[in-house]
Amino acid sequence: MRMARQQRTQVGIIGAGPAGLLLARLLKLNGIESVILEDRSRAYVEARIRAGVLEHGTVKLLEEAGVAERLHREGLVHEGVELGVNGGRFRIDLAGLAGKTITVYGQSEVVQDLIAARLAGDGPIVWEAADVALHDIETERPRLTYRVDGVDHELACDFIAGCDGFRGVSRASLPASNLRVYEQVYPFGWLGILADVPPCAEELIYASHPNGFALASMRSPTRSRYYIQCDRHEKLEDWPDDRLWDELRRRLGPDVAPHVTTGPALEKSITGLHSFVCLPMRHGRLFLAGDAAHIVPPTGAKGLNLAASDIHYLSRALVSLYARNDGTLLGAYSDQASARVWKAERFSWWLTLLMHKVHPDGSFAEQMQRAEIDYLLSSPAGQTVFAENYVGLPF
Ligand code: FAS
Ligand code: PHB
Repeated sequence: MRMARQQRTQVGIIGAGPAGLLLARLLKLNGIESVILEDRSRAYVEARIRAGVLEHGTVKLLEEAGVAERLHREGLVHEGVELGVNGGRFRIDLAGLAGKTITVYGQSEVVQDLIAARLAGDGPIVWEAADVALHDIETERPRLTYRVDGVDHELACDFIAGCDGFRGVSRASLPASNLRVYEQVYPFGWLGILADVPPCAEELIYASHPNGFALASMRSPTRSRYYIQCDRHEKLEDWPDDRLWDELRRRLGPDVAPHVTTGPALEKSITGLHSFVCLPMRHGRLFLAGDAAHIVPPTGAKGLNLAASDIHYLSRALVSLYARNDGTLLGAYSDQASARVWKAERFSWWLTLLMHKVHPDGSFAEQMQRAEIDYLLSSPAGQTVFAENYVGLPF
């Protein structure tokens, strides 16, 4: 049998998404070496269309990582967000109520900025690493094996960061007996469209309509991102662009519809909505971060931001160990990171059930939903709770 090529690093990172790339960057800035193993190509990773809203804390973390220059040049700072309800529009004053803003800047841009920083001398990203496997994670000498261009490799490391997303290999490597999984699958999904057309409004609009939910978002003054609630089993071929644009205008309401500019889809996709948390976020020398450990429905714009949140805690814990030989924060990682995850899970679940068509017409539950919306629109206290959660709770 051919011997695998042997390598060694301090932290082996699985996944070149936001979590893995941001962790590698923050570790490097503190003198800690890592190797990133990514099973897709660079082009595939950089082209993926996903999140669009950065919490205040995520922007600060990207500044700390020294990758926020283009973000500040091209990102759109928003001081508010609108709710389209009862045929009208209601603005939540994020800056006035929570003292913070959000920044609209696509996840693909964040990933490109982090990859550029990594490849400018921080360390290797192994693209198209096949069959990544974890070994000896319960010992002090964990290992990763993988194959590239038909050649087997082995990476010895001190720690492994499982940043490989919801369908990755790291969570699957945890002993099932040790895991607690909490989840809710929603009976609907989001049909998303990206188009090079100007946004229909200055700020994001979350709309609740008898036909279902709609979201008007954007990527830049010339590129818009829209979503409508659909059945989770619907097929893209059932939604030609014209049907989608018509339904979107209907759900955004009569005073927004005339401002919706239509155009050909650059990307169109259907994503199921799912709440999921796997605990603990650590086993031995393996630490899970981001979607590898948890999933939120995108309603609250928390997915990408929770990946950054986990990396805030994990990077500080690893630096504390390597710089001061203090393992306290590493020991507390799962509890600390998951405490913030749960608050974002709650907000995402609450806003999803508040704004989507969930209950039968005329049901008591539908009346409760209406009452919750009416309360939110009438209560500065309720709007402050919304604003604090939407801009991002403190780390
Ligand atoms: P990621 O999934 O981004 O990255 C994991 C990386 O690991 C990927 O590059 C993958 O190729 C790699 N990988 C997987 N298995 C591997 C293996 N075995 N070996 C090596 N590498 C492996 N969030 C929002 O806030 N707003 C949104 O609108 C939104 N839309 C989304 C739409 C879709 C279709 C999806 C799937 C997610 C969406 N999200 C959204 C959530 C998304 O942004 C995630 O929260 C975010 O990407 C999490 O980042 P990571 O944890 O780094 O995981
Ligand atoms: C997006 O722009 O993709 C986006 C914005 C807000 C959300 C979800 C997605 O809640």
